[in-house]
Amino acid sequence: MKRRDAMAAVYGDLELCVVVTIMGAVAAELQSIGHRPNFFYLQHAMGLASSMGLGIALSRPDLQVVVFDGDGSVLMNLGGLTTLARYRPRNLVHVVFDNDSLLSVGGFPTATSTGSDIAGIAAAAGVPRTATVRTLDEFRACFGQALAAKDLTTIVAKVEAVGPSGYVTDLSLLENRYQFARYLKTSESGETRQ
Ligand SMILES: Cc1ncc(C[n+]2csc(CCOP(=O)(O)OP(=O)(O)O)c2C)c(N)n1
Repeated sequence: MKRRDAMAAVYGDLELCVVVTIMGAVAAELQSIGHRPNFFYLQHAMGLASSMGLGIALSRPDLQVVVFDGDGSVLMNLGGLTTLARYRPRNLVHVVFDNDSLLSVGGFPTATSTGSDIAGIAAAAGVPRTATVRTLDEFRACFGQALAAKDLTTIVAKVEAVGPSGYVTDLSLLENRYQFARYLKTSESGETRQ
């Protein structure tokens, strides 16, 4: 399974969600499918996309939050899984695209390449719903079930270590930051989404 295909397969579901991604390949691939004002690409702060998603999910229980994470990023902030489990936001689906590597900085192997099991770690941390999927059909089904379950879910999607040809996009960090904040504000007050 390719990560871009997996995101494209659930892209329709993302329209009504708030989406937070890690930096690098994931962010560039999601933007190549189509940026929306409800998408935020957390640049540089490696490992903290799930923490940002947790903050939004807790403060905005009216919104469904989706986090697109990476194995290297999660491994850098394993304590984030215990905090997710402790607060158990029912409106957060945490997707970890596991390509066994730090693809965005050259493809160095991560601990998942030697057997570490992120879904197992998440379950042991107390995340109530966890799964590992390996095909597009499994991912699509699992993602839909996670949204329907209305409970904290970590889905580890095993993907090929391939990414976009470039990571620079035409969306500046500041533009994304202001647009996303405005989205959160207007959706709170019930105004039309931009
Ligand atoms: C604190 C910190 N350390 C290192 C980096 C450099 N860095 C950017 S992306 C990345 C790899 C991320 O790996 P992973 O989460 O597995 O995603 P992938 O690139 O494989 O899609 C690294 C090390 C960073 N941005 N921040």
